[in-house]
This record gives sequence, C-alpha cells and structure tokens, in this order.
Amino acid sequence: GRPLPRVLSVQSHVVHGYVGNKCAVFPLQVLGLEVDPIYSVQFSNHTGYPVVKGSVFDGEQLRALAAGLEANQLLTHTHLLTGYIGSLSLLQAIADLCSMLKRRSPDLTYVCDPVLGDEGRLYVAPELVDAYAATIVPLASVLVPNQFEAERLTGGAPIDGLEAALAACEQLHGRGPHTVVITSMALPGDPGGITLLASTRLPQRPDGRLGGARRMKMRIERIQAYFTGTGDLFAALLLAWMHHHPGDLATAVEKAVGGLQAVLADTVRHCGPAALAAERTAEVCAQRELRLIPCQGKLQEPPIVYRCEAI
Ligand code: ATP
Ligand code: PLP
Ligand code: PXL
Repeated sequence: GRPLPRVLSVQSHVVHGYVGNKCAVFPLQVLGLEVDPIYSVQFSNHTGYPVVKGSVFDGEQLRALAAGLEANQLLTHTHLLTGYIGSLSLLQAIADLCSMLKRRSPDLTYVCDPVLGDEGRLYVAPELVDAYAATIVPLASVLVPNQFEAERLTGGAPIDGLEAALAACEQLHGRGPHTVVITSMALPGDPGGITLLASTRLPQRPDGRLGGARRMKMRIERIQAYFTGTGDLFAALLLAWMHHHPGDLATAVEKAVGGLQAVLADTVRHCGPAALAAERTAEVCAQRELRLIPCQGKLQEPPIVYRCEAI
C-alpha cells in the first residue's frame, strides 16, 4: 500500500505536561501518521509555571541533525510542522531544512504555526517577526496564525472584523500558503465567542485565471478557563485531518476542533476550580494540563459540535 505519511515536527519538549511536541506527537501517531520529533527546547515544564529549567536548541544543532538524516537518506518526510521557535538562528536553520526537504519531496506540506505572541503581546524577539514574514511565510503550505500573528505578518493593520481577516488571508495566499486558518479571533460585539476563519486557494481555472479562494468561518463558544498548548494541538490535528480529507478543508477543521474541544471539556471537568484560578501556582498549572491521553478515542473519532459556514 501507500507509504505512511511522515511528519518532521520541530517544537518544544517539556518533561511534564503538554505543549509543543508533547501536544503533537501522540495525536499525530494515534491518527496514523509517523512522527520524527526534533526538540527546539527541552524544558522541565511550560513557561507559565513559576519555575522553568532546561536548555534551548540552536540553528547549528539543528543543522547537525539535518546533515545526519540527509547522509542516511532519511529526509523522506511528507510533512514539516513547526511551532514555537525561540531564536533567529533556529528559524533560519528551519528555512534551510524546509528547502532540503522540498528538494527531495517537491510535494512536501509545510504546516507552520507562526508563534509570535497573543493578545497584543509579542513573546519572541522582534527580529523573528521579520524573518517569519520574509522567509518562512513564502515556504509554508498551511499557515495557522492567531489574530495577533496574522496582524503582525500582514503589516500591522488591526484585524477587527471578518472583512479585515479575509483581506489578511488573501494577502498571505499571495505570498505562498495555499491554506490559511486564523485559529482564534475575538471579534467586537462577541465576547463569548471565538471566531475561526479558514481560507484555501482554489486551483487555477482551465483558462489560466486564478481560481480565488474557498472561505469559511466557525464560531466556538469561549470556555471561561485558561489553557496552554491549545494552539499546538490544533495545528497537529489540522495537519492530520487535512491528510485524511484532502480537498475538504471544512471537514478537516471540524474534526480538528471537535477533538480539541473534547480534550478541553475533559480537562475542565477534571481540574475543578483550578480551571479559572487567576494565580498560576505550579499546582494550578499542573491541574490544567491538557488531558490528551484519556481522550485518545475522541481524537480519533471526534464528536462534531461546531460546523464551518461558507462565507
Ligand atoms: P498559536 O499562538 O499557537 O498560534 P492560538 O493563540 O491561535 O495559537 P488558541 O487561542 O489556543 O491558539 O486557539 C486555538 C483553538 O483552541 C481555538 O480555535 C479553539 O478551538 C480552542 N480554544 C482555545 N482556548 C479556548 C477557550 N477558552 N474556549 C474554547 N476554545 C478554546
Ligand atoms: N507564552 C510564552 C511565554 C511562550 O513562550 C509561548 C510559546 O509558545 C506561549 C505563551 C504560547 O502559547 P500558545 O501557543 O498556547 O498561544
Ligand atoms: O504552547 C506553546 C509553548 C511552547 N513551548 C513552550 C511553552 C509554550 C507555552 O507556554 O512554554 C516551552
């Protein structure tokens, strides 16, 4: 039969809990994809805890791994997935790795979560914004920014409604990615909802004219709780479901959100008052870790609670 899809996933490793690759490897595997993880950092726990220990990986170290894989002809990946990348040198090495992979597999799908920040706050060095915009966006097939990241990558104009969000997607399509999903927007007048917007470029028409884009939105009920790692889990699930449903972005998004929402509901149920606690003690952070393992079945057969609406 067909060879298994194989994902090279460059993201954080945390010993305890679920962000980065800890949110990606297990879901991808239970959905039938091979995963080769590379750790962009190895930390004791995510950075929301009172104490974080560990070390970061740099561009030179990534280049060494890539050289080893290439020498053994092991760069046979069908997908590249990247999330939080802490340094410019690592980001530049990822751009080169992507080019190496594409030389071997011109059909490589690069799913990029351009992690820059959230809620108006940058949590990477400012030079990473320019590097993502200039170098990474043109390499990405599927881009999954949040509202803030989409603004930063399209020149800074505020995305304050669907019109502006659609314009941002169109601009991003023009620079490379065939699919853009703005994963979470807070729109004026809807404090209780999260709006997701997805846009996928349609193939060129036979007469050679551009085909435009298929666009859809989804409104998700905002759970009054705080989680870490949801963006990472979403990106991994979207990659897997786009693989299983090629050409049907609506179904891929609905299944990814379905699995994610099942994990969130289970996590809230099990963590009690810690779901809402404002103070971030280690105990509260630990109680809020995503319950991926108990939800394995729901990742594989997600209950569909939210649907995409064409726009
Ligand atoms: P990144 O920073 O990695 O790009 P992001 O900031 O977009 O990711 P999130 O804001 O975590 O990531 O949103 C990703 C998805 O997680 C949303 O589409 C939504 O389905 C779900 N989600 C996150 N927080 C909540 C919440 N409080 N209530 C309901 N759903 C949530
Ligand atoms: N906060 C800090 C300090 C981070 O380093 C990161 C890294 O990605 C995040 C938040 C990201 O959180 P999320 O991807 O869930 O938005
Ligand atoms: O979910 C993003 C993320 C990735 N990597 C590390 C983190 C976080 C969020 O806190 O701490 C190390």
